[in-house]
Amino acid sequence: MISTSHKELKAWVEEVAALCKPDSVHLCDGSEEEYQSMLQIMVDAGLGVQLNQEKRPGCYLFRSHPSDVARVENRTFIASKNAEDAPSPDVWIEPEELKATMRKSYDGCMRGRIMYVIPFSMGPIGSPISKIGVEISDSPYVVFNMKIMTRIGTKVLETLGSDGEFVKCLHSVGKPLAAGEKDTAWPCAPSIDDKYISHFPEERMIWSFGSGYGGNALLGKKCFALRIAAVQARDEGWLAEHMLILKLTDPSGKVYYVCGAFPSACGKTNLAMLEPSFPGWKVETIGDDIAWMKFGADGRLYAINPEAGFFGVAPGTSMHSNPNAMRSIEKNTIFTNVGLTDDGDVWWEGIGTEPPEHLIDWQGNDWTPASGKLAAHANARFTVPAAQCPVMGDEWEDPAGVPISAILVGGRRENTIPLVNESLDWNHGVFLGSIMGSEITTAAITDDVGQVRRDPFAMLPFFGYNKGDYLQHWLSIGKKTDACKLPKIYFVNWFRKNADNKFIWPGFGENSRVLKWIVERISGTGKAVETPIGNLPTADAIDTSGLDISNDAMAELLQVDKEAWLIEVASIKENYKSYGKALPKELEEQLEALEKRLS
Ligand code: GTP
Ligand code: SPV
Ligand code: MN
Repeated sequence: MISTSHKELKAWVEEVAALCKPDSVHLCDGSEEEYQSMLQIMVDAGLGVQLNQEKRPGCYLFRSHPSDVARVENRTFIASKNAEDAPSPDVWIEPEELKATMRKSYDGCMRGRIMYVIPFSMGPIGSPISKIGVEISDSPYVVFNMKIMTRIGTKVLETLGSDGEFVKCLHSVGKPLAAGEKDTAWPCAPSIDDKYISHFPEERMIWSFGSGYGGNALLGKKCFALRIAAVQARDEGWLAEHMLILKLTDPSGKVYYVCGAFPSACGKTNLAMLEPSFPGWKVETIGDDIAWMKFGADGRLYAINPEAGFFGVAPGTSMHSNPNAMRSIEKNTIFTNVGLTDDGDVWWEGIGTEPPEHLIDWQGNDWTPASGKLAAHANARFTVPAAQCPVMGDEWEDPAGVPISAILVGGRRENTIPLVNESLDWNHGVFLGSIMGSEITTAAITDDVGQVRRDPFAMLPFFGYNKGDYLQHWLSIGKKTDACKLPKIYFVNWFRKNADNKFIWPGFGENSRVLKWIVERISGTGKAVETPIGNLPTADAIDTSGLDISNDAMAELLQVDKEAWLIEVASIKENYKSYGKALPKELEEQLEALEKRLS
């Protein structure tokens, strides 16, 4: 069936083929020819659109089914053997029960389709930090997105050898074709209840069914590099995190590497590629979504970006907000769910150009500015090779990783949380990571609008095991080396609003002003005041030269409102109850100490 000396892989592929019953099996070699020919087949069949090759060479547009536009958190399951090992009771299903249910769905699900076998490496091929997976999928869209987002093909198979370890990733869009049935542009399982994004952590295995979009289907990303890798990281003493990695060079040439955990759509890609506002300072990108961090021989934490591409949010991306992303996507990019202009280019809300008089929207319908609908879906994305980003740091593929000096954590908070707050020590930093989150701004799911949804280290949707044990693991990492070798943890918030409901801080490139203060703190020159919540910049410590922002606004951004913080403490207490007995006692102590300092 497929030619490999790896018996376990061969047996697994045969087992899956027998169950899913595809018309044929294709082992992906990862070559450029394979990639181009698959794209061409899709375009010829009318399942994708080739963009204007003068304006966007090598670029294609795909439109998903309106029911399949984002990760499905309420259909994501962690099937650990014991229920207590799952992040929370609502995501747990007994593994054998879940497999039995899903086997019924998988039975014959690839009829009329090709089953692709995609060997992939998370991290540079052959690096000691990298890990190998094999994704089986019936979606050609998945194949060419995996080709961009990871390293795929024959080389990976060679590295795997005849007995190498790999994560089994099974994916089907869940839409078999009857004989002669014409495919739809975006096949997927019709109902949300038919979709499953399942993880079997003890077996290092992923079963995904029914969705073709993003993290549901590109299984190297959230499913493997976060949920399964987090379990491997816990067992092996490292960290698999939802973090960007950036390189910051100061005017004297001194280099700092910084990681940042912000929830989905809260600014990782933007920060990773930012253009600093100061002459002499430089930011370069190492990664924009996921960091794997391990201790080096010198006792410092080193991070690698396990991915090879960016799957970035399109709406809001412009030459003003993220010029380096705009330059990255000029060619060889897959766009999903953006608007298509009459001259074969892309357009989305917040792209920074006037809306065209007419375009085809993300659902394939005629659109004009008067139609009152979005041209691009809010979660429309671009998939682009990282190597195309003009500010990639030279070391982004260094198998040794980069030594991390600071870790930022933060969500979207309209009030209470200051622009930046330096943790007092590692445990206090982990505490800050545990309390981060965003106000709920949509009434679509719950009626808790305005309530804070706590999202520890931006991992709430991505925990692979019990969330209390996860925080305990972070605390244990702090005991593995000398305190002075650990990165300093900073709680940041670009999203504070004023009485007129406007962001007070300009954000984007101006966030470099906060990065500057952070590295000044690390090098010992940055000025700070001790407050009950942590160390904040003194009134003049953030360089605002050339920035049109009032002293009052800066004061508001750096204010510690004790009343508001006492309400915060009460809300954290409530949230901590959800951990049950898995809540680390160090964090309970941190919360008590904070309350004492406030009163
Ligand atoms: P995922 O890919 O979903 O993990 O998202 P991400 O964390 O990479 O978020 P991204 O950088 O794509 O930003 C998402 C949204 O946040 C966009 O609409 C941005 O315009 C907005 N955003 C990013 N940075 C800032 C900022 O500093 N200030 C403000 N106000 N908005 C920002
Ligand atoms: C996120 O939601 O955090 C993403 C997009 O980065 S996805 O790959 O779909 O998970
Ligand atoms: Mn993400």
